[in-house]
Amino acid sequence: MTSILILNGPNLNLLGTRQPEVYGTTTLRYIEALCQKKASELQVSMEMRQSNHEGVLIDWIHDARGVFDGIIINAGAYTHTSIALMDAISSVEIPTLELHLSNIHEREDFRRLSYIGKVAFDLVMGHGADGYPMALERMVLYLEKH
Ligand code: CA2
Repeated sequence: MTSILILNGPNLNLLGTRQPEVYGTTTLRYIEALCQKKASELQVSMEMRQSNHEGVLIDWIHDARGVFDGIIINAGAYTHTSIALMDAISSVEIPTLELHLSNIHEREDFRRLSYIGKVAFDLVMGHGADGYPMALERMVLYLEKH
């Protein structure tokens, strides 16, 4: 069975508790439930994880080799800073999709640069929590074609 890893970076554990005007009122736990539902409709398996630590995210990407067919990543603010995460993604050669709740092209200038975008095959952003199941659909379509 096709298996997809969904990674969430720093501060995304706070979803639904602070800044609802920017990031919505949905918790990460609820988003995980939405994704489990979508994954079972798509007949794939998925696992969602969150870490506030760059090295932990990098270890999970390394360990995904031979275990997961695709990675969906909302790297949070590491999106804009982490060449290390970008290198980890390109080293494992697992198709990776970049995901954001907000539209990073319509916010502060410093959010326009994405290192993840340099190695991801696709980008879903600006759809809030709904972007997560959307990203799963896009990933499954991509994996069916490649
Ligand atoms: O829009 C996204 O998904 C982001 O990846 C979210 C990051 C931000 O740094 C990126 O530029 C875009 C920030 C995540 C912070 O999440 C919070 C959630 C609730 C309360 C406070 C922060």
